Amino acid sequence: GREELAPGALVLRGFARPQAEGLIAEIAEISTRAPFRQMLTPGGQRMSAAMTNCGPLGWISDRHGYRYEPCDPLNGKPWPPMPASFLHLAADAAAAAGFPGFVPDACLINRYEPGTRMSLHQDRDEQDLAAPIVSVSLGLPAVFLFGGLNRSDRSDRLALMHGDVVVWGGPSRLRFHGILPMKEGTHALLGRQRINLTFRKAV
Ligand code: MD5
Ligand code: FE
Repeated sequence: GREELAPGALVLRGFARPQAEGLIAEIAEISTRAPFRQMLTPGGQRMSAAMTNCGPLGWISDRHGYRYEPCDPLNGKPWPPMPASFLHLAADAAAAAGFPGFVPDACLINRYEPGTRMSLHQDRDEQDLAAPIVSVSLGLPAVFLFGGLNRSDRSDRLALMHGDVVVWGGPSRLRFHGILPMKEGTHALLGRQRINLTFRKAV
């Protein structure tokens, strides 16, 4: 199924399901080299979700702010390469949603456990806002909040399940969004976790 949530925002239900086990194996390998960690916000709070990255650039947050870096600050080495399967999935999903030629240079990997949330924010640390963002949900279900272009706009709620892919482009690229606190649960492949792959073109 392919539902348009708003202009430029498309959900591809179950798009990544056939590949989920391979994606999870790649994530396990990436996390042995670049472990999941809870980053600090510029205000000094620990983020609720644990994060790592793969690809030429990784998104980080610390006391100095939010930015993309080529190396993992934990070990000074380049982030693990983006697996070919990740690149193909992101490009195929973007093309299916009407954004051909999407080549992400950054994949942020978010890990949520029961109780983890992500508060309402915009993704605006990227240079090319014409490129969409592709988000792949794995494991436990989540309630996604998508708002408008102003923080105070009302938000819609969307259940995101294992294998769902959402493409956020065009006029939806800068919508405010977040994840409600995760409910307790156990997923057959990932146990007490939701993992989200967020593919972006950072530069
Ligand atoms: C997640 N991650 O489920 C989400 C998926 C993040 C983040 O929000 O910043 O790591 S990406 C959802 C997204 C991206 C860009 C625009 C919009 C949603 N939107 O317009 O609603 O871990
Ligand atoms: Fe975001």
